[in-house]
Amino acid sequence: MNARAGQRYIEADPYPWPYNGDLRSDNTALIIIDMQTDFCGPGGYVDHMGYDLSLVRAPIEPIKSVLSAMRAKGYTIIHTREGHRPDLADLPANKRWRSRRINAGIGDPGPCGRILVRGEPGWDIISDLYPAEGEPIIDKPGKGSFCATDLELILNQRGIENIVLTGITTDVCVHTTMREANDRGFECVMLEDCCGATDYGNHLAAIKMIKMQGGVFGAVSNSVALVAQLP
Ligand code: C5J
Repeated sequence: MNARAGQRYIEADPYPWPYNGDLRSDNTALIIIDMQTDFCGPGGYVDHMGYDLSLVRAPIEPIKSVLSAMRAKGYTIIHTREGHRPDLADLPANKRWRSRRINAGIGDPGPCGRILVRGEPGWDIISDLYPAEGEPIIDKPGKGSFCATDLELILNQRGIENIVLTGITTDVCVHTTMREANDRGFECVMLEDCCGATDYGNHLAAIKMIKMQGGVFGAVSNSVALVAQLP
């Protein structure tokens, strides 16, 4: 593809991203999903379930480099946290039941406080990637970042058209958010080294799914390409 004057792209698969070359700091947001102790820290929910933490911690350093590049250039940065009200009024009974079945009950006490409950130490974002003053944090009760939140309103208020997706887990909260964003007309790219899953096979499958059908949910790139080519 020949870029016309003024068009800016990031090398990505299956097409240079964004589709129209309209990549600017005032129409593009970085979303960092659920980099909470519960999902990647010792004693958190994922650790409690017995998964290998190295898989969900692998994206921390790549996200740091993307975050600092995009912050420095004035892009919108948005963080999300999955969690529930302390009275669990927003916790579906089936979600709680399933988690308790595997001895990692959401709302139950654990080494980092009550699992996935707002305000508890395990629920907060890890210090390595803590939001800066003024960066919106979206507290969500589910996997997708658009469900029962004001994310879409915030993106629209800022004139955001393009979304760079990072965080954990690739196959669950990142994928659900990418699908929700794509259906709403946002142009999305997932940075593969800035995501991680509790199962490496699922991480690879989730990336493969994005690229099918010409980029059914958007495109896939990585932190090195994004940082090098970010206008
Ligand atoms: C999960 C998430 N896996 N952040 N949440 O339950 O992906």
